[in-house]
Parts: sequence; structure tokens; C-alpha cells
Amino acid sequence: MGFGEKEEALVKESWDFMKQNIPHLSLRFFTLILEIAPAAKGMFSFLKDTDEIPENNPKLKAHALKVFKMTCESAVQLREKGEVVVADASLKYLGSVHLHKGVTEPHFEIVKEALVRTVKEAMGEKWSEEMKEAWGEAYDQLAAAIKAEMKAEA
Ligand code: HEM
Ligand code: ISQ
Repeated sequence: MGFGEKEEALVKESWDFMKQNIPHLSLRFFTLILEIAPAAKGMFSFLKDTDEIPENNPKLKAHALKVFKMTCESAVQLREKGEVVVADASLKYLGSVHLHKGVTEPHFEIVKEALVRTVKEAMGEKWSEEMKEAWGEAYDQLAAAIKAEMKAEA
């Protein structure tokens, strides 16, 4: 599937809607990641020493928000420029962080699943198969760019 005006509009529309509920959604996103892959917990510095997912961990929220926002913004850039661009962190830096945290290929699928499910839950009746495809595509493009930087540094 390509990423055109329609896909961009779907991602933007759902992102605008989800913005109203960031604290809840970031927690939900993260909870889903750990539900799908409990072992991933040890990778996150802000969770290592806790037994449960903190309800009110500012670092967790800030991080999860960044991931959402970055996926959405890179989706817009993707359509406008035809390439992945990330705003406040360079791709090289993101590649490096994930490489050193031990993130591997299968992890990217887990985070994708959690992201798509979070959007689905948030959108309720507004959710559609097209929306799923659009977020999936936006995520895949960003993930591919991060993975390419990881390979380059490894
Ligand atoms: C850190 C984004 C995929 C695990 C980060 C940071 C961002 C980010 C923005 C914070 C970097 C910083 O400011 O220091 C993304 C995006 C992804 C992605 C956009 C996919 C498109 C993944 C995957 C995993 C993962 C698949 C594995 C489960 C981590 C970990 C950190 C991190 C462990 C470090 C957290 C810490 O302890 O500070 N990611 N990430 N990320 N990410 Fe991801
Ligand atoms: C970092 N990378 C990917 C997903 C994340 C979700 C929540 C917090 C931090 C993250």
C-alpha cells in the first residue's frame, strides 16, 4: 500500500482526536507492549526497578507521547517529501539508542501491534480498516528508517 493524501488524512484525524487523551493512551500503549512482550520491561530504564507499570510515571508518558507523535509527523513528511523525517531527534540518534538497548527485529512488530491496538481502542466507532493500514504504513516506514540506522552502526 502507498501512503497518499487519504492515508495522511486518516493518521492526522485520529491523532488530533487522540491528543485529548494523551496520559491515558500513552499508559495504554505501554501496557500493551508489556502485555505482548513482558520481557521487554527490563529494557526500559524507567521501569527496571518497579514491579508494575507506574500509573503516573512522567518519563514513561513523555516517551510514549514522543513515539506516537513521531509516527504521525513522519507520516505527514512521508507524503510531502517522500522520505522519512523525524523532528526533535535525528534518525542516527534513534538508531543508536535502540541498538544499544538491544532492540531487535521482532520487537518492532510488537510495538507496531501495540500502537495499532491503542489507536483502535481510542477511536472506537471511528476506527476502520483503512485507518489501520494508514498507521501501519506510517509506522513501518519510520521503523525501516530506524532499523537502517541500527544496521549502519552495528
Ligand atoms: C527509546 C521511539 C521502536 C525500545 C526511544 C525514544 C524514542 C523512541 C523517541 C527516546 C530516545 C531518547 O530521547 O533518549 C521509537 C520509535 C519506534 C521505536 C519511533 C518505532 C518506529 C522501539 C522498539 C523497542 C523500543 C521496537 C523495543 C521494544 C526502546 C527503549 C528505549 C527507547 C528500550 C530507551 C528507553 C529508556 O530506557 O530511556 N524510542 N522507538 N523502541 N525505545 Fe523506542
Ligand atoms: C520507546 N520506544 C518505543 C515505544 C515506547 C513506548 C513507550 C515508551 C517508550 C517507548
